[in-house]
Amino acid sequence: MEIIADPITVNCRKVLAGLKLIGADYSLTKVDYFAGEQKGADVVALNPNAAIPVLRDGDLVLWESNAILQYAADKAGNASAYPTDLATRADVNRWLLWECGSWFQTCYVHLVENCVKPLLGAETDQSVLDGEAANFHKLAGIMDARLGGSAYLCGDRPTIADVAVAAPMHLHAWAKLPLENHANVTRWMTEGIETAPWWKATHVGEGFTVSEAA
Ligand SMILES: N[C@@H](CCC(=O)N[C@@H](CS)C(=O)NCC(=O)O)C(=O)O
Repeated sequence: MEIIADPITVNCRKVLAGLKLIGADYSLTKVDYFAGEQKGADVVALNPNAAIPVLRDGDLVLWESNAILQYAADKAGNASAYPTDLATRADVNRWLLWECGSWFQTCYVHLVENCVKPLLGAETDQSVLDGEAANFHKLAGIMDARLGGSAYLCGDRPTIADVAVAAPMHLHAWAKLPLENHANVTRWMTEGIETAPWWKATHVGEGFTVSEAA
């Protein structure tokens, strides 16, 4: 499998960390996100959204990071990362959709305001962050309640749901995600996710630095 990606972005890191959790073999074709290479003809020919990541596996070209994780886990037959019993699989799918439909966006507001804008010399707009606060805490509270009952989102082992939901939080300190009142989320992120080899191997630091080969 070939992954076309820039390891610094949320959805690319998600896929790279997820493939490591799954134990899938892949080769990485790097695209420079900040140089806008995802808008270039080569990527657009594969993904008309002009976005990364993209997976290529034989004749299959697949975009949407969570669909890539589902495919890769099924191809590898990894039923720990993507359980096959109907109820747990539905639960994993639910969190994948929740991440893509709700959680990503609220985390992204913080990433843009507190990381991307300062990096590019623009000013953080506090009114945007204030306007997002209620939504962020509502969503973080939903996660916190779930994580009050289990070590990971869908049980006692990490699944691709954990990777997907953690990815938008990957620079949470720099992005100043307000996690103080979400103790279970903080415990899950710092003890369950950030200590995991598949997460550490895809490390992205402040300033969008990549310290290890992804
Ligand atoms: N829902 C898509 C989102 C893909 C996406 O928007 N990727 C970003 C990088 S994380 C991108 O390439 N955006 C295009 C751009 O900013 O030019 C996924 O999960 O793969």
